[in-house]
Amino acid sequence: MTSHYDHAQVQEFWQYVWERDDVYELDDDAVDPTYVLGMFPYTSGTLHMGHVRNYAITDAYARYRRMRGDDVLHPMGWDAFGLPAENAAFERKTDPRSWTEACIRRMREELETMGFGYDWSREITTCEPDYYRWNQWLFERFYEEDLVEYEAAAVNWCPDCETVLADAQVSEDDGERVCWRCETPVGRRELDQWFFTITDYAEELHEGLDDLEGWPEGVREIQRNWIGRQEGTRITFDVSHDGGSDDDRGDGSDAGTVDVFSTRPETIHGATYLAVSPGHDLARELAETDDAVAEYVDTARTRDPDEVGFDGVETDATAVHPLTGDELPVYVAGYVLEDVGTGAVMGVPAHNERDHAFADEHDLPIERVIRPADDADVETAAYTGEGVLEESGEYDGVASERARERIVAENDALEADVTYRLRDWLISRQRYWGTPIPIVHCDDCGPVTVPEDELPVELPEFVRTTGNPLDAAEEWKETTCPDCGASAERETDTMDTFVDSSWYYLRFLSPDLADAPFDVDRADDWLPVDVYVGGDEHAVLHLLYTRFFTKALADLGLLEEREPIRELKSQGTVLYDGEKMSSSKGNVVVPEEYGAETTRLFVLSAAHPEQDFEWTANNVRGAYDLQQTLYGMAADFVDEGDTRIERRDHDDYVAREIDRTIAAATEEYERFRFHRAATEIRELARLLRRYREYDRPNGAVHRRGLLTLAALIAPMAPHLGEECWNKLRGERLVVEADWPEPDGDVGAYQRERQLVDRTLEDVRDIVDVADIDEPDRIELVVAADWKYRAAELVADAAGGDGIDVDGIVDRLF
Ligand code: ANZ
Ligand code: ZN
Repeated sequence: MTSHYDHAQVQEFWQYVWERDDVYELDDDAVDPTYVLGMFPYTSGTLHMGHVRNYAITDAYARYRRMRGDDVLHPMGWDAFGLPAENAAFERKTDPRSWTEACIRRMREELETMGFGYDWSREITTCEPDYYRWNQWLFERFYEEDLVEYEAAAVNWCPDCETVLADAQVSEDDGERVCWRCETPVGRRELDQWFFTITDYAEELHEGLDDLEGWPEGVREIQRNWIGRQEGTRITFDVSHDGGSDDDRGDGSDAGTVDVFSTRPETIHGATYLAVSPGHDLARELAETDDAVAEYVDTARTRDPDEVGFDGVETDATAVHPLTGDELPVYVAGYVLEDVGTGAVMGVPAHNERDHAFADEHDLPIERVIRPADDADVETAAYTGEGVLEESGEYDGVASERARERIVAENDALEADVTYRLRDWLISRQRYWGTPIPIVHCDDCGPVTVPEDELPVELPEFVRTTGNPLDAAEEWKETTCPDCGASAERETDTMDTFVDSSWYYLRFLSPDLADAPFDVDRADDWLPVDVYVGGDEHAVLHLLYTRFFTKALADLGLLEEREPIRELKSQGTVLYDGEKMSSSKGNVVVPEEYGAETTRLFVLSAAHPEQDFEWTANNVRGAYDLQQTLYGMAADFVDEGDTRIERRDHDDYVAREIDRTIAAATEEYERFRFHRAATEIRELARLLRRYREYDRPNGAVHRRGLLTLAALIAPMAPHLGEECWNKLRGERLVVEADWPEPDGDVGAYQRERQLVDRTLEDVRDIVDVADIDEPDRIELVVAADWKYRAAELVADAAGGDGIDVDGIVDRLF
């Protein structure tokens, strides 16, 4: 008789007990705890399937480590600033804080329903002044270290609302970028804005990736590409141009230099023009006096770079070839990218495909300076391979690989160089719901940081406006200059919310600390994060910024670690009918009648954490049934009372299978293969069921088997584990129990079993007793306790579930 498993009641009860006993709280005196972290959620109002999977993974691993005897830090908090709260507040006639707080209440309740084991005493919320004051404090430390810059940068601008728009507030209408509210076409505007100079760390961020062995190679590769490190040569060209007609430059000419970046400096004699990107300083300068350039720059800068072909505009500037002294025309061209190299190229149409296309379009000369082995001409296509130099003065006849080195070594205008695609991090947002940038603008002193003892600069009351509510907060804006005391204005930009998430992992160490962002000594002992789990949409921004922060904090003397995360896991996507499961698509299926724990068990047992998988009713049902089965087995055992005491051969087989399962499941947990641990658990459950059906089982072996199941399932399904454990009268709580250990030598047993399986495999047809022609061999293998194993395989082969070992053995021998 199997009692029914009432999951709702079971969940509620154990959650109450865990909370009562503070089982997930980590002592501040803990020495080197295991730090398991899931990316904290943005406070959107509800958990989605991605969150559930993310947190089921960290929770299972944290629980596993705890049962292994580790102290575990497994905290949770809220990424609570951001534009959506502002929009929701605008639409719902509330304010961002109330909206965010309501979201947090709801999401915390959802997390609690799932039974995740967090140390809630460490909860942090980034929109609270006692959190964001440290963003401001860190901003000021960075400012002192010259990691902060204030520079003009382009923003989206709605001329009708007269406001800056975040990218997310720009919609597409028939291919046009329009304001999300008034649908006016969006323009660009230059504003002075704040940057963190992450590029100071480009080399270290790049190089460190090689040593991050606990990170998926895919993520490291994405970061490598983002940083875009490239070795090459910087070549300096003298450039002069006409000032134009209405100039105030006197004689009308202006001289300067333009650096280009090239990976093929040995082709320099084939350079027939120079081209700069529309965002290049020279382009802007020329635009001031040249209408054609101005028009081109204007249109090209707002175009999608993918759409730019090989158009461009010739300027009145000329460049001097540094080796030949020839004059070269200078173009502004969209195919030259602002963010690559120096934003300028020397055009070598004969040996670069893009330059060739540009030359075709603009009738520029194509001069071959590298002779291919087959002497092919370069009129129709560029030759990009190696060869022997020609038309290159003293370098004629030199192999291109060799010339590449010599030409750099022997000419002052050329210098070996490394460039990065990475740009500085623009942290300014012209929005309300973020951390105020702690700056005061004084007419005399310029930007001045707010004194430390005046932090935090708290957000003023929210006001409803189309633009930045901070701009409208007149009283708040008005202040005095910390340096000279004159009346001055507060900065009204707030920080990108990625600032909040760049160091939150540190705040969890000492969330209530009042005089520093985190406890420095504890950081030395507790860091890095041992395991960090999240979606791979964060492969660059968040995960790169957080690495940057860690390095900068180390250089400020606040941290020993220079890398925040030892092991990173990117969880895969949960699909539904082939599509990503998401609340916005309305396809998140959480079957009430199965209970929250079914969802966790299902997402963990369906696939490897890093794989995508499909949500199917059948698989969900499978996870549900597993719970019913395990519970039923524990309940039956208790109902039937202890059974046989005497020990028989096949009891040893079962005992050793229990050992084997423990060893195998442990290995799977170690390697984050929860789905395979679940398979081991299922198999042991099946064996124990047969064991019970076959004969009155030995009470001790049977109980140990069932306790083992309860312990092994507990990291994935802790309520169920607790309930079974309790029925079987296990000691204390299963979540605090010791992880099970094998009694015997699993390795030796494993080898023996493989041998038996292989031999029995050869004689699979043992069901058909009459056909057996190798009885000796079978007798040898199916000795003593292995008879049970043989019978198991026979039952499998026969497709039957009921097992009659004695009957089969009788027939065999
Ligand atoms: C001259 C040259 C001659 C180049 C030649 C190549 C071949 P890859 O192609 O990945 O090696 N480049 C540099 N900065 C650029 C920018 N801002 N926008 C567009 N293109 C740019 O990249 C290196 C090459 O890309 C550089 O080497 C440069 O063209 C071009 F026979 O310089 B090369
Ligand atoms: Zn001042």
